[in-house]
Amino acid sequence: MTPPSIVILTGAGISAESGLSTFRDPDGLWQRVRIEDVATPEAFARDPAHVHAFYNARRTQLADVQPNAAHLALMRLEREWPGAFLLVTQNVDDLHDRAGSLPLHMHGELRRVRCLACGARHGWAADLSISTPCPSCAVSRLRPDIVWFGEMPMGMDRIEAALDGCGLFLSIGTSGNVYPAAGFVEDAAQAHKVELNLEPSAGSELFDEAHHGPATQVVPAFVDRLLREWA
Ligand code: BV8
Repeated sequence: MTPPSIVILTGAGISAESGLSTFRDPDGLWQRVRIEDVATPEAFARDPAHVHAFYNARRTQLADVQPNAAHLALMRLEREWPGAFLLVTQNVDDLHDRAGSLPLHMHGELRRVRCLACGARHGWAADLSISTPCPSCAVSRLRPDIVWFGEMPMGMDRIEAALDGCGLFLSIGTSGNVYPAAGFVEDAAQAHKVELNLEPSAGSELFDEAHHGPATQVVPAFVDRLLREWA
């Protein structure tokens, strides 16, 4: 029997046990700053230094955290799965990448910047300011290469094509509040849909199966079971 193609969507919950804040939990980022002040193109146009400070702090924090057992379990699944596989993440951290996965960062990446003058994209680990020159054109109009609210997420054609034919859709560590990611469970109409999350998400009734608990427990357990079934 042909192994089903797998599409996985992850959110901030998969990085929580590595020490990175989620957004909508009681101690989440959006409880401390307003989306309108730091995560929209209008915010960046209005006060770029404030937006740079918000992302600089999060980019700096990446040096203090490590991938956890959930990231590593998904890397193992990506390597050992005999069928098609796509890992899509809403996260802008680099923990999937450092675990050895090849994620599609649909909301961009903290460790990349984009030049508003020449369009060049660069890997970036340091702070960014309004006077940082672009390595390609030397103009100082760099922004975080992150998808803000009101901007088109990245890789949507590839994601929609993968969802269209997938047999298994896994949603991990996301509250299901932000679109278009929150709609993927409905786009994967024909798939077996599984939610692995600390608690039921906003769209939990759309799933066929759910395992609730910390990602470092429920994700490795699910991956072990899946690989045993198909080994
Ligand atoms: C677009 C980058 C159109 C920034 C982000 C009204 C209705 C529907 C939609 C809209 C609407 N009004 C506006 C919209 C559209 C809007 C949207 O959906 N808004 C929401 C708030 C209603 N969406 C957009 O604007 C998107 N773009 O629509 O463009 C368009 C069309 C054509 C042409 C141009 C444009 C763009 C959205 C992307 C915004 N950028 N991130 C940054 O990171 O700074 S989204 C932001 O939310 C975060 O990045 C995050 O990725 C995303 C989702 O959050 P989660 O990952 O789910 O995190 P959250 O804290 O919410 O949940 C964590 C979960 O983990 C919880 O369930 C918790 O229980 C669980 N958990 C916690 N600990 C653990 C755990 N699970 C397991 N183990 C644990 N230990």
